[in-house]
Amino acid sequence: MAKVALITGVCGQDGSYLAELLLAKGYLVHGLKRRGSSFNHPRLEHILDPGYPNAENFRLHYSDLIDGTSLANLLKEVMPDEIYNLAAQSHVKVSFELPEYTAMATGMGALNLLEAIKAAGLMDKVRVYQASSSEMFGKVHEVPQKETTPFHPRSPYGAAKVYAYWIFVNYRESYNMFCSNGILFNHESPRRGETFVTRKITMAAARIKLGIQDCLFLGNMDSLRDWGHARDYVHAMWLILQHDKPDDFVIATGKMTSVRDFCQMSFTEMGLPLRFEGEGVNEVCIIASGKRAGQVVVRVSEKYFRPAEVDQLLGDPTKAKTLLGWDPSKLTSVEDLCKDMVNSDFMTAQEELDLKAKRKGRMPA
Ligand code: NDP
Ligand code: GDR
Repeated sequence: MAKVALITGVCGQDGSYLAELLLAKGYLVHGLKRRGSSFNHPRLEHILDPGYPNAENFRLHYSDLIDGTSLANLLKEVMPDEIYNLAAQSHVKVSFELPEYTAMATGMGALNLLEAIKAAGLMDKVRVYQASSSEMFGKVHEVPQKETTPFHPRSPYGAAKVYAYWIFVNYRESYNMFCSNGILFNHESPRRGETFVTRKITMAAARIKLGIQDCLFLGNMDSLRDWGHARDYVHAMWLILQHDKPDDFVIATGKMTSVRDFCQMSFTEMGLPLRFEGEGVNEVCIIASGKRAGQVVVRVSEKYFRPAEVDQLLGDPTKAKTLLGWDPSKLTSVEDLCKDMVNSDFMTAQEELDLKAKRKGRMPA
């Protein structure tokens, strides 16, 4: 019998890669999507195509992490062996503007899911993964951060994730449930949401190269992150649920890069190497050489600063390496991740240009 998995947040970046991985492993995959006013699963389009391998094993269901009854009904219908709780209001800056909703979806949502598992009578059967985050470490107390590093969240998002983390640990200890936390550091891909910093940068580098955008506005250029590739990280999620006992694991590359350096990598990949001038909100990135030398392509804007910042995140994945066999030395490097993203965004931008040209050509004179 094929294993049955339920993925909440299946329409997001990680959900789409995880669905691909589980389908390739022969799982029957159910995805939870919330209702939107328009088509909201572009990242799943290829899987929904009947020609995709094992497409018949993929089903989407309407539900929402803040609707406990609907969750319990869905679980009774689907009877999963494994649940991956990836759904969340996942944007740190937005969580300052939507603190209550973030607490409900990102924090209480985890509790609603666990209670729905109880209501569906699945407590002894199901293995549950919680998408915990390096944002829980927040203010730096120890570098690198590992499973024993104290939490000090710096945003409503981080605080909500700390609640979800602890409620998972509590249900494990109280009810002997198979509840595990993956404490994942930042992971990106060509499918990353457009308002996260890496994707904002790679899209802008591609569009500036093609002349369809002039300048990019960013916030804190000094911020340091441990960036991995989402495709590599969903494999870690699966390994965490295959482990012989429930536990909590840091998943990271162990290498840190600044926002400024990620800009340099992205623009250089587009043949537009940068030089940096000024400091703080007056900093600008300028094309350093070639035909467009002197063009300002990045400016800093107060708008993108957060009320409280997490200055640096660097993970120590030793525990995952030792107990799960998850080997960070085999992962996509940040340089290759950046190339993957910027070249994918270049192709998309080029298609947009071609379409515009085609439409223009068809217009009557
Ligand atoms: P995304 O923002 O791309 O995806 C989140 C998904 O959750 C979206 O599909 C969204 O739906 C869905 N969602 C939001 N609110 C609800 C709700 N109330 N009920 C049901 N679904 C909801 O995030 P990622 O794929 O990048 O991340 C996956 C998870 O991992 C998140 O929980 C995130 O916080 C966490 N995480 C991510 C890291 C990263 O670097 N990517 C690092 C550490 C943790 P819709 O598509 O309709 O908006
Ligand atoms: P983060 O990712 O907050 O780490 O959360 P994000 O890409 O939003 O920010 C990373 C760093 O870049 C700085 N920054 C900017 N960020 C954005 N979004 N836009 C900008 O213009 C900009 N300029 C500078 C930020 O201040 C920050 O320091 C992500 C999410 O996926 C979470 O869900 C996840 O839990 C964590 O990663 C680990």
